[in-house]
Amino acid sequence: MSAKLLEQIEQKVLAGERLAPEDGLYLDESADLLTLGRLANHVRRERHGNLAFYNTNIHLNPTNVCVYRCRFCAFRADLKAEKAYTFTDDMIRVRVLEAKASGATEIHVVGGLHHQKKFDWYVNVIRVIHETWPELHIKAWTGVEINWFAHLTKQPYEWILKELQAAGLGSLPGGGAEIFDEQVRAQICEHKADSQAWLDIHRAAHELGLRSNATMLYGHVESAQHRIDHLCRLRELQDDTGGFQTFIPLAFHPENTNLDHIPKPTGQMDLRMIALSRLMLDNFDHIKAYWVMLGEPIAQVALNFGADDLDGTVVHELIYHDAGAKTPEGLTVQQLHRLIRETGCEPVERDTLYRQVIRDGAQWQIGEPLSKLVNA
Ligand code: V47
Ligand code: SF4
Repeated sequence: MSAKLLEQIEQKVLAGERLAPEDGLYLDESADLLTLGRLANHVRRERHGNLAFYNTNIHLNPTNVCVYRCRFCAFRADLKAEKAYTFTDDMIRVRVLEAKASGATEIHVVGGLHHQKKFDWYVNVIRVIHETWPELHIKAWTGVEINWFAHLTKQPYEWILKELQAAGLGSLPGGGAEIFDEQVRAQICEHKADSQAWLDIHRAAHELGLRSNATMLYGHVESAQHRIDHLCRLRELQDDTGGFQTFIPLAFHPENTNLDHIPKPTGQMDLRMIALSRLMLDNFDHIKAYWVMLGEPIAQVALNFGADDLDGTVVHELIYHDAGAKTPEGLTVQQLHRLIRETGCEPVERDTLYRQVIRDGAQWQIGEPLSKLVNA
């Protein structure tokens, strides 16, 4: 029976047909890794040929002070904790000038939800970045943060997003999605934005013309059923809006968290999640292998298991490093090129909106959307 089911799934994949939730469940629980990888790699090659993407980016976590206490989080701090920090405007400017000097095209901004900061403080973070260097794309504030701003201001999501856009916001990152299942959420991040709020915020962003990303945190207390439910809820929203650009499966890192009794996901599971997402999310253009949390070896192999994107140079990442990630604090473009070329793919630098970045010495300009490069 199961060999027959796998055969039927394979036929669907080769015919470009959508997989049902039951297919996903079977793939997650029972398919062998190499079959999963072969099918996902087929889908990747159909979409992107032999191109694999990366960007030149830098992170800014303006504060680690957070009112919430997600059980998987090693980054947050209490207001009075010794490790608590909050950036000043000058510190933000220094980070932006570092981004400029390093040739970054994107700044990725997320942080804690500070007990004492009003919405204006978060708008100001965006404004200071934008005024310091207007060319830098600002990918900022997760659905959880936008939900917090709505709580602070009592304003609808559209209003919040428009204020941020006016200050210089370019797109939303995919964090805060965790696992949508309400019972799992109650166990790992009880008080923060619920799944419907997260989905509503991304819908509102897409309707305003903002692009966004989506994530799934796996390898903690969730089951295969919860993962498939998560992927299907994202696929449904994407059918409606088409506003998601990339999906990033995030491996749970237990060190220094309240879930440190759970072992870190294995390489086998990491590759399965990459392949499963490529196969289920037929309406997402990109699957990202976030090397910071996967480690360079698994991220590299993931490029043959359905992923087409390695994220970027990622300077100043804190969320994973606080949770015990042993990966470097950043990779050079040469290192990213090597990781990609060794898999048989051709590296292409992209901007946040997945257009080619063309460099001439220290100058860069935006070229074609990447879809035009495939098979060019
Ligand atoms: O929402 C927090 C996760 C997310 C841990 O959009 C943890 O391009 C594992 O969303 N172990 C933030 N995961 C990071 C994120 C992201 C990363 C890279 C690219 C993009 C993008 C988005 O990190 C949080 C949460 O799901 N997280 N703590 C932990 N201990
Ligand atoms: Fe706060 Fe985000 Fe950490 Fe949750 S994951 S405790 S919202 S910083």
